[in-house]
Amino acid sequence: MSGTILSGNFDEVTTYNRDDLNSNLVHIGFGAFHRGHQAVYNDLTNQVSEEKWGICEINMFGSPALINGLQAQDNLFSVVETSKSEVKTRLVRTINESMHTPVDGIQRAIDKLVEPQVSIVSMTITEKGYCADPQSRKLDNTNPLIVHDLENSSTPQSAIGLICEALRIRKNKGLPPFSVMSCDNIPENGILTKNVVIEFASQLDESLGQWIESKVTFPSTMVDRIVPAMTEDQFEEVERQTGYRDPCGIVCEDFRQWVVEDNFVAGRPDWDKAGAMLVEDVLPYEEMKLRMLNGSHSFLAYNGSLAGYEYIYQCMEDEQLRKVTHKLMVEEQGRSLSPDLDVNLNEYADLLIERFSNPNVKHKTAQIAMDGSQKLPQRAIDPFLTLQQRSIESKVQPAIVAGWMHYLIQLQESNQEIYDPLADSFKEIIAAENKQNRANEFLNLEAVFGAHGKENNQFIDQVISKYNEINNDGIKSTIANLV
Ligand code: NAI
Ligand code: CS2
Repeated sequence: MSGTILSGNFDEVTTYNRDDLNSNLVHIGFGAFHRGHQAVYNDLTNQVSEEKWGICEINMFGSPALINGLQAQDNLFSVVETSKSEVKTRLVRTINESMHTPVDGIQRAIDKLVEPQVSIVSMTITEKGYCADPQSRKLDNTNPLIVHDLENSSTPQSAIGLICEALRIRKNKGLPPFSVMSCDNIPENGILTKNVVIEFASQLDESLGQWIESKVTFPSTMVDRIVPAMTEDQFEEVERQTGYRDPCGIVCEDFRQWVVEDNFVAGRPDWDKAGAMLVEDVLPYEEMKLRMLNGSHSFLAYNGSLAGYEYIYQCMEDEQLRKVTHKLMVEEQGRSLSPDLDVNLNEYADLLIERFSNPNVKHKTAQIAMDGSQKLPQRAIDPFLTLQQRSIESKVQPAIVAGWMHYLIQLQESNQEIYDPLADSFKEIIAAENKQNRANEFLNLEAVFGAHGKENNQFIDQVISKYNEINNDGIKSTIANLV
């Protein structure tokens, strides 16, 4: 292994002058996805645009090792993009500073967001980072981070609290607002972000809420690239490909897509020059992706995992599972979309199956299975309800929910950790004496199912029936019956 990242072998390295970079964009959540998606788009855009946008990375959670590693290599990092047969390596050069707030202090992050040149604050903080109730999509005032931040607004712990504190100071100083852009897999992510930010701010100061409402924009985005969490094996792969062991490196698929609502108050990079679509309305694209890609991912995460598969590509090697996934995409999720959507959904489904089948993308079913309470509403429940309204029968969708229940039970009964903000409620349900009633108890969780788990008999019956089938006949037979 050679000494520095600059001695690595990269197929693509941008050449613009990094001395020109300023932190015009601040990103919260320097996770795997941002490294493989927005940072790449931004780097490629800088290469071909007059105006260069630098990124300041902020991590508020997790180990400090990632940001330490990034800083030690002058904020550069490696991306390995892989299809089934080809590999391309990149050096990403768009980041000009970074911080880890548990180490650097939250004040440094607030000061950064208040700098006048900051025009966009973007986020990939996972679904739960928005501290919203997944069903009502309203700010969850019982969330411990929000409870803390409402009482200590000048030393926030949540991303929402951080953004509000920075906007409060900008307002008081007469500085221009920035745009707030969510890049998380949430339906109408701009609207949800706007709602939670304004609900939070208004509780502190009504006039701040009004200022944000009138001055700040919250563009929605559809983001797509499969970027699995890194493992030791994958770090070795980065080193094999580039000759440099990069603690911030990632291995991801070669596909990428980004659709952004063109609604920025203080400018934006020309991301379209790097292939992003800047549009008026993201909703149709986002719904298509969330339901067909992410909905199928969740189906595989739970049912594939129950069937013994560790990775998504292994699920695709199982002919029956692959067929059912395609059926879910085309016959159910696809039919729940807007009829005006001008996309060939059969071709889109084929592309998704192809992407899922890539054996070089080591995407764990257990990774996608996390935080199910935050994912099921948009991936499984809303599409079911749309089909119900359209009088179209759902066969596979109920198996997403039933598989999720069995998956949680399996984790708990084998003493494995459940990663979900509602984990304590799940454990209580699983531990209850009356095991017959577990599925109903899960359905009673209003944060996940709203009133549907108690009142929508068709939904309840279909989920319970799949739950019992998995219980009585086993997962393989249940999948076979769905083909
Ligand atoms: P990751 O685990 O690598 O990174 C998560 C990031 O979120 C970390 O920087 C962490 O510090 C931050 N975070 C977690 N909880 C937070 C909170 N409460 N407040 C503020 N920050 C918080 O995960 P990854 O792969 O980067 O994915 C993040 C999100 O990106 C996903 O949840 C999804 O919404 C979106 N996404 C991910 C894709 C992928 O393939 N990995 C593809 C498309 C979207
Ligand atoms: C996955 C997504 O972890 C999950 O829930 O479904 O992160 C998925 O990989 C991306 O949305 C692909 O763009």
